[in-house]
Amino acid sequence: MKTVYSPLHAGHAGTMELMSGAIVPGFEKPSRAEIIKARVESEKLGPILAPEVHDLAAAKRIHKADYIDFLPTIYPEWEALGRSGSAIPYTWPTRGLRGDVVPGTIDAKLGYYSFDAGAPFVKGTWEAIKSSYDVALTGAKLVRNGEPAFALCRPPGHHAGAGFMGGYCYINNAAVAAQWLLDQGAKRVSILDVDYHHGNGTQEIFYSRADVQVLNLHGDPMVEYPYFLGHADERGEGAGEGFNINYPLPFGTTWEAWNAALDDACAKLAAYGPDVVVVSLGVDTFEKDPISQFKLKSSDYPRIGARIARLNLPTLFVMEGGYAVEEIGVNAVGVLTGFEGR
Ligand code: FKS
Ligand code: ZN
Repeated sequence: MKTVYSPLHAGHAGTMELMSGAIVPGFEKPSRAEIIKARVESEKLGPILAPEVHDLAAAKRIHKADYIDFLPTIYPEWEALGRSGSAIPYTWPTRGLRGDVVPGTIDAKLGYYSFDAGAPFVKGTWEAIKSSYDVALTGAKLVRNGEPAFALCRPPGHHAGAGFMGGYCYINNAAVAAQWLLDQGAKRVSILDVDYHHGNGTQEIFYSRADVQVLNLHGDPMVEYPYFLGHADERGEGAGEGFNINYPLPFGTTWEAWNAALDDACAKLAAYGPDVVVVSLGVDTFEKDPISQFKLKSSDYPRIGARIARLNLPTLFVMEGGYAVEEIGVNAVGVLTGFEGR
């Protein structure tokens, strides 16, 4: 299958994050995408294409316009104040504070448009976000034209909601692709999120809709990030009732239980009968992942791809997480070669 990749991701580099009380180098780093790309090449998965450049209309179909318009202004505003390094929020309009007034200064706006401190901005971050969005849309176009595709997105997207960033995510690439496919004539799209973390943004964006089925396998939010969404009783609302399906799984989950959840998800997906599947592909379910608690092995990833292939539907893979950098290429591309039946 074809891979879509942009080198502009690399400008989103040198980020910092708060981890157990210490400022540490960001886990979501450029080498992740470079190593996946190298594995695509060495495995001869197929051609690697540059993305087509898009305007932001497709982003605004699922994100709030003011949020999208804010993103490119962040770092210029930061630098205009004489600041450098990472622009990171430190205050949020939680319960008891006003969440209905957009504030007028950068530190407050960063908090207003985020749910955590995990989506830092450095000088090249906006260009990377935009390239990741272009990669997702270019991949979606390949799928619409009849071939499976791998959108090698970086930064990832599934924690980004309609009006907020967080958890390394800014624009929800998988959600953008799903909406674009609907706008191109698909009647129903399923998003299958196999990243270790719950895709809270994707869930929020489509929660009251029947035209996008969202299925999520992830660490139990009682004990795992993003904590405040992803429970099994979140089934969608209104017209969307029944079209959001969560599989929270305990720490230590191995292939057997994880695969049972995948199989159930695939059965529900097949019953929904979508025209297209968008896979939010995270490989942080890996046993050696430094920030995750599942125990999948490298040999399990091709089996994931093979199971998805059995759905026999047009499929777009959108890269999300995975932080065991040494094995990230083997694991991510393993899903894709497994999908291709080799
Ligand atoms: C303190 C722990 C916070 C944040 C984990 C973010 C996971 C992101 C991801 C994505 F796919 F979006 F990349 N941990 N430093 O893997 O879900
Ligand atoms: Zn993740």
